Amino acid sequence: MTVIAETMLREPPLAAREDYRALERAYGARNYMPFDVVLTRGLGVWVWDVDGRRYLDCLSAYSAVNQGHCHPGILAVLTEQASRLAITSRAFMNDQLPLFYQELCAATRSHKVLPMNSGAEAVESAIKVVRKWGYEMKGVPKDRAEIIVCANNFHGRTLTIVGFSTDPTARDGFGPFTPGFRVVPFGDAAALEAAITRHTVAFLVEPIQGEAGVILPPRGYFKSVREICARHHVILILDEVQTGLGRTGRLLAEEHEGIEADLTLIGKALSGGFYPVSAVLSNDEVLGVLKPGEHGSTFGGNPLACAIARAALKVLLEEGMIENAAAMGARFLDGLRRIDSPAVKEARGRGLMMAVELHPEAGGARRYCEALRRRGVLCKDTHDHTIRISPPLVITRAEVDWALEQFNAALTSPAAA
Ligand code: IF1
Repeated sequence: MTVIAETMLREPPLAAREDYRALERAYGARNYMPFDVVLTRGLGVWVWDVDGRRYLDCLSAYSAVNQGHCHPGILAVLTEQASRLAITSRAFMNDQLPLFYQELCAATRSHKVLPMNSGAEAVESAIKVVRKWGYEMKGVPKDRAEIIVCANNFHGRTLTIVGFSTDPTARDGFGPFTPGFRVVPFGDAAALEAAITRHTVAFLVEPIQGEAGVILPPRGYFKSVREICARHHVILILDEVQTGLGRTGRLLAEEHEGIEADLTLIGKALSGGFYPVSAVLSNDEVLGVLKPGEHGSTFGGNPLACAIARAALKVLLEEGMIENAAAMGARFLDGLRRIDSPAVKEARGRGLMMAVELHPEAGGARRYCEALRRRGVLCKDTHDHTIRISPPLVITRAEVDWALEQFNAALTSPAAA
């Protein structure tokens, strides 16, 4: 091991959790309010803090580690590729990107791929592409393109994206915003059709609204959406950054709805949590509007990212993780629904994308997440009253049953938990 690695990896950890928190407070922007736990190691569904305590991770870095923490197969590919070639820029071809394209298109029945880095970059890229498609293919007048989005959407944190958010916390104080967006209620196909004008180029929507609290679509909604978009020549963009790559028990959540998007956005677990990798998946017509020099990014499609993503996709498909997500999700959700607690309003989900919504009188989801943390389960609250539950897709039946015991204790007596 090199001297640098020796010194970095062997330096004595700070004395205690408080020392880490003090450093965060001293030097870090306060854009998060993390739970009082300092993690230092992860494997599979488990993570360990600096005090040696073990936790079952029911957040999975917001579905970025569907394959489980530090998956050994992906790590081996990362290590080998990183020691051979990391980044070349897209000025030159490399021996990983074409294979990444081929394998991703085969797995998702796509025709073209635009490789990017973060989920928000994939969303921004899709917005640019559908606007250009509208001007060149649909005859929308220059700079008049409109995109329809849903209330309570979450698509990332860039200025254009927060500009069409309906969450004041996400958008207040950051204006002025990018024009050209209309908001309709999620789940209302008639409202979508009513909002379409001759300038509409696309409808951008999550198959299940994650940040909003795992909001499932009404039965038949997406079948109607698909028909309406086709009839009005509007591009259907499904943001599967969180729902995709096995999270809901299918490779893509659209499969539950029996439809195919025109553009599909994926990210997070596309790298198994090892590296920022995202992609815009498309039929030929839409991504075909991009010409050389019109879009790009320093790290997009680099050999290291592509090697990692190829391995992450391979283990997802070949190690039964997607099927496991369906089976363990059904078991987990059934167990949550059997918990007899006056605090619980509803347990809902699809595959291993689940949530427990609490009654407002229950005092807020964060205190229940704290109770769960004390019992060795890490969860995150969203919008005050909802606990999101999304463990890695490699969770076993025994781990689900153990987790359910902790949820039962925390939801029936949080103070004592
Ligand atoms: C944070 C939320 C989840 C996403 C969907 C695009 C993106 C995300 C459906 C952008 C990212 C992350 C962002 C992260 C926390 C997490 C999150 F709570 F913010 F809303 F998962 F629900 N589309 N979601 O969920 O991808 O640019 O982050 O790679 O901002 O705190 P990104």
